[in-house]
Amino acid sequence: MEHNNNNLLSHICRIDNHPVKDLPVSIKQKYLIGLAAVLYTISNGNATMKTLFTQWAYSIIGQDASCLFSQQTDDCVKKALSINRIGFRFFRCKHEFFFDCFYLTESFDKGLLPKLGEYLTLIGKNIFTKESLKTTIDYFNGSCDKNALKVSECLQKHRLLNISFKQQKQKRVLVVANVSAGKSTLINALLGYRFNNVRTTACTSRLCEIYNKPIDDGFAYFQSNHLEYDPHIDSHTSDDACKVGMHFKSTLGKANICLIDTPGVNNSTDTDHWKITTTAISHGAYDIVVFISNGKYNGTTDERKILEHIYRNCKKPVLFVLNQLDAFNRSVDNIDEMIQDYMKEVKAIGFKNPQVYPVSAIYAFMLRHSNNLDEDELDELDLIKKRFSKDFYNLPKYVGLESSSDIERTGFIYLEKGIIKQ
Ligand SMILES: Nc1nc2c(ncn2[C@@H]2O[C@H](COP(=O)(O)OP(=O)(O)OP(=O)(O)O)[C@@H](O)[C@H]2O)c(=O)[nH]1
Ligand SMILES: [Mg+2]
Repeated sequence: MEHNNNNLLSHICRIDNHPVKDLPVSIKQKYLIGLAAVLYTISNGNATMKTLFTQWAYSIIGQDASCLFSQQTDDCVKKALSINRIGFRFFRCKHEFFFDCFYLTESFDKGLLPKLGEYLTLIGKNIFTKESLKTTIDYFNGSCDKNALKVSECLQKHRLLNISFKQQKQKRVLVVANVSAGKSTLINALLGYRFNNVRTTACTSRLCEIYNKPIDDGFAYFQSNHLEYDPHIDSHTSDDACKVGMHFKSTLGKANICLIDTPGVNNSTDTDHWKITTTAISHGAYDIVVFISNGKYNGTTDERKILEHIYRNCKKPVLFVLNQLDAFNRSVDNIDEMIQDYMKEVKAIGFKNPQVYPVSAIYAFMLRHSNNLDEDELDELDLIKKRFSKDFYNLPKYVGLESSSDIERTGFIYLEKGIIKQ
């Protein structure tokens, strides 16, 4: 069965402080075998459910427990529900067990909750679990107070974070540019990761959707129509998958946003790129367009062609980004003039009151990724920092805005505000 609900790319899969984590390993194993048995049965061994289980289990036991996700007897479930003492200390974890069963099932497919309720009722018949099971069922139906549920608050908080994030209206941002305008660098700066390869000859040749997660929680992607998860974000690039989820380390971090990367439209060796991107623009499955120009070389025939296409076919707001302004030279270039000329061009095409954002994507990326730069990049960062201490490179001032910090001077904070506001 396919299970590629895009919402899952924003899902927080791991938890830091699961209450069962502090119990002895043998008990944790019993607990996880029971949990895996329930989830396997309810989902018919679905691979996405396996990923959700494996990451949750990792949070509890600190190692890969994917092998537990297999066909088991109901006895394993009974054993997990009957855990009640360590040595002379008596306790129960049935509340947590029920919570985990319901929460992971709900995350996978809410429609399966009634089936889960029936299954657990049947299994728990003779082991005094009735009351706690009923409370859990009511809680997940939304018909009982959160205080009635006897599980640690951190479990409920985890669920609420996932739910409230997905309840925010998702904003889809289509990022469009001509080749080499700095689209990959700009997306990397918004993500705070080196996700897109910069300067590779094989540049983006398809749409790539990047979903934000509300907090740092690894890298999620779909493979053969099921969810995969990797805690190491840095080992992935946009070549790996065309739908991915990760936490954006920028001021977009709390927003339910999906960035849609498009192929550079004027690629002379691949005319498909024009088709893919213009089809996406006409199709309209987005809320705003971010159009990126290289500040130094804007106003080309190629650029006019794509802007005219956007003007005719896009019914949504467009943010106009002028990138690479760090490359302007104080003695020969005039940023003010360039922005005015650009505005004139864009207005001549027909856009009313264009919102223009002067930025340096490379500087914003280096500031946000400064712990992970190579030696050459660190040298470059030093240089660019020095350069940006001059008022000429205070980019927001060219559109009447103020800035105090380094990252503000790159123009990115205003760009991100613009994305969120539109
Ligand atoms: N100086 C400067 N260079 C930049 C900036 N942004 C990108 N570049 C450089 O411009 C070149 C192209 O950048 P990319 O981010 O790969 O541009 P792209 O639009 O994704 O290019 P394609 O995918 O090939 O269409 C690279 O050499 C980048 O290092 C910037 O803000 N300042
Ligand atoms: Mg690129």
